[in-house]
Amino acid sequence: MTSEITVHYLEHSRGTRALWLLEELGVPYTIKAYKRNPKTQLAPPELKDIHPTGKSPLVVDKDGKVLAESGFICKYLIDKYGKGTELEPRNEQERNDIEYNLFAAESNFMTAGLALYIDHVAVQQAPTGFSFLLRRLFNVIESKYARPEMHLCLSLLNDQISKNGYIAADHLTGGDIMYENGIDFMKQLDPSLLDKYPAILKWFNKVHERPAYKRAVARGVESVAKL
Ligand SMILES: N[C@@H](CCC(=O)N[C@@H](CS)C(=O)NCC(=O)O)C(=O)O
Repeated sequence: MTSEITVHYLEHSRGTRALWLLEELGVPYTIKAYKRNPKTQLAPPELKDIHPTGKSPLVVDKDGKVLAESGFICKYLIDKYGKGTELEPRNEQERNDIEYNLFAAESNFMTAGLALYIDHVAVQQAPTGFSFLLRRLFNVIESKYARPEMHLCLSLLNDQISKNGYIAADHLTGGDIMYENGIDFMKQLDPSLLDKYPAILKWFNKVHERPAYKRAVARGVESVAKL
């Protein structure tokens, strides 16, 4: 048992979701930071001592309960600590819309995102002599599956934001916390992907202006710098 929530935070990771969420909720927390393995970019094995997935974010609640999967972490912490905050669902319909987005951000969206990322890495790191062949293979995967799927997700998101102002409602919800990281990932991979989605770009800049988001990023960076 600890007196504060602990966030197990891996550098440059979805761990930012947990930090941002707790900043928005106004719940005090401690960060235990980890660096990635410089060769593999994987998390260090110690994270598996906290939860068998060994992936970040992992959150240990004040009562010692270990939480994994960022979508579940959002739902659990908002249900427990979000009463009266901006993140609290206002009615049943909103709760459903929010929970749909908690799932979608790590399923449909991330599946297409990771396919794009793998294509990118495979083509970049192809051994000499194989790169032409690999490029052809991955171009097919990218053009027939990954890009059309990603554009489908982005177009749905753009419509949701145009209608609501935020991802799932007319105020910040767990959906925004989940998607910010995914959009950031895609923007870094290929900034032109977002050119056709002005509502997403406006929303992305808007959430980055939130003091809680800025505090979360600063605390994450500071915790890794101290390692
Ligand atoms: N679906 C999980 C994904 C967690 C995940 O893959 N985290 C990455 C960082 S963004 C990680 O820990 N990677 C290091 C590793 O797999 O060793 C979630 O949403 O929490």
